[in-house]
Amino acid sequence: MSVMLLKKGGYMVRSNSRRGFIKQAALISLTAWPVAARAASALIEKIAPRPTVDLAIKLRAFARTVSLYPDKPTDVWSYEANVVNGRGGSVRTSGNGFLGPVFEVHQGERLAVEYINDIPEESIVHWHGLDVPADQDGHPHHTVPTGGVFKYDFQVTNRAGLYFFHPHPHGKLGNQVTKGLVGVFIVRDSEEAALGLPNDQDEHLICVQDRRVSADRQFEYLTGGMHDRMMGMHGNELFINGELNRTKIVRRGSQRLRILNGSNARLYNLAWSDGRDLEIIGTDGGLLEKPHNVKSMLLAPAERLDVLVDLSELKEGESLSLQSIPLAAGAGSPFDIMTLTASAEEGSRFVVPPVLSKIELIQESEAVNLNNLKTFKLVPTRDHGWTIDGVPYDMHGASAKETVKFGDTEIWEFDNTVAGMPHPIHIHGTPFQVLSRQSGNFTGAMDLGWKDTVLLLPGDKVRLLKRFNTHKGLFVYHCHNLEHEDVSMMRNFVVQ
Ligand SMILES: [Cu+2]
Repeated sequence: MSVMLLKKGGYMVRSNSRRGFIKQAALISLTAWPVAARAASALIEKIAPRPTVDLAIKLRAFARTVSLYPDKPTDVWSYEANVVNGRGGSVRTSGNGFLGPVFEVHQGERLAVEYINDIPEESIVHWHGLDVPADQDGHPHHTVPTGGVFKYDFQVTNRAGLYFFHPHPHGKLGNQVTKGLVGVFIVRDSEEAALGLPNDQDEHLICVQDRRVSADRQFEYLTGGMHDRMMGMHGNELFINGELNRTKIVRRGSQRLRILNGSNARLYNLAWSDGRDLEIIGTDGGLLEKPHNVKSMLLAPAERLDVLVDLSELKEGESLSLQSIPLAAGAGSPFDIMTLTASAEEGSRFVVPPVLSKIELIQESEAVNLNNLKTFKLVPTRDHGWTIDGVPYDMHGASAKETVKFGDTEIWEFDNTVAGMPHPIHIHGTPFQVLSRQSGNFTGAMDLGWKDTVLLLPGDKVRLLKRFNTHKGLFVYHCHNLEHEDVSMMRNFVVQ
């Protein structure tokens, strides 16, 4: 079933099953769909509050060395976590590299996290994609100094999905992430569990990060000066889950890949080495309604993809590689991100159901500013470098346009038609849905499902639908190219 939407200057179809937009010649009346909007608003899921803490965790950021290379150790900053109270398996280390721990929690659980800042800079932790109160969100004004402690206490209300956490001090984020401060936050729920997706040894976290590594095996930052600040940091070495090993031995069956682009600035155009379709079953905010098959898909910094692949046809020792391929013929060479090599063991074959989950579409008619669009321009300035609307970041303030009434749904348009660089825009708080893209149905960007980060390609405009109905207070929205964010491509918004 499709919901038809009337727009100024053209007509588009917004499909329930696929959030692509196709220009249509047909005239469709708007009167058909307030009924659908009412039904949809009744579907808002409420999670019962927990009177007590389910998981108490100590999370510490500190300096250490890791053995990434056989000849010399590498200095990094790391997160380490310990469960003080609650399920022991809810926190695990991600391996022997620099990537932080992996939290694995259930929707509805209440977490008390005591963050201890033992790095030689101020910092604070942001739970990327989690919808938490403003004072739990790691806003830059909550940074604590070296030796400082921040005590979080929040409930996980998000649906099952791959989220993550990282520092959020203004102006220092890019360096802290480069040094190693990123951790992973997996949320499980009953809807996802009921599907019986490949799990345990058949479910793989793939956090892809590039680093500029010096001859003496250290991570370099902004060694390219102004070029790095304007383009963002691009490395000469690729790491998966903080390690150089980019091969995994897997069973010959269905595999589930949970892919996170944890890079500061690099985009990957994901594709399989044998040209088979990428079978995408989820994005930032969890499962899609049904699988979405494509030849390739762009993954911008902070975006996530949930991908299924069936390796039952591989013989023992045969491999399939997840690659990044050029956007156009002649524009570079493909490179391997991760290679999956078949073991002798036969795994199980997952039969993908026709419906993976229920995604409630936010209706455009719900937006209070349907006839008064808010547009945010992504522009460089002479004095401040990259900005939103030409103004630098103001830690404590928000403009009238950035002030939202609690409970309202708004349409926000991001305009990247001024300067030719991609900008992945991340908005804190509630997840949003992509309403439309000026460039049309397919640009290589992933717009389906619940999103917290949306890729603005050069020359494009994107409209989002976002409900501000869970928490009041001051939040940030920004470019997730970390060097852009640090210079000034960030602003506050306030829900009141
Ligand atoms: Cu940017």
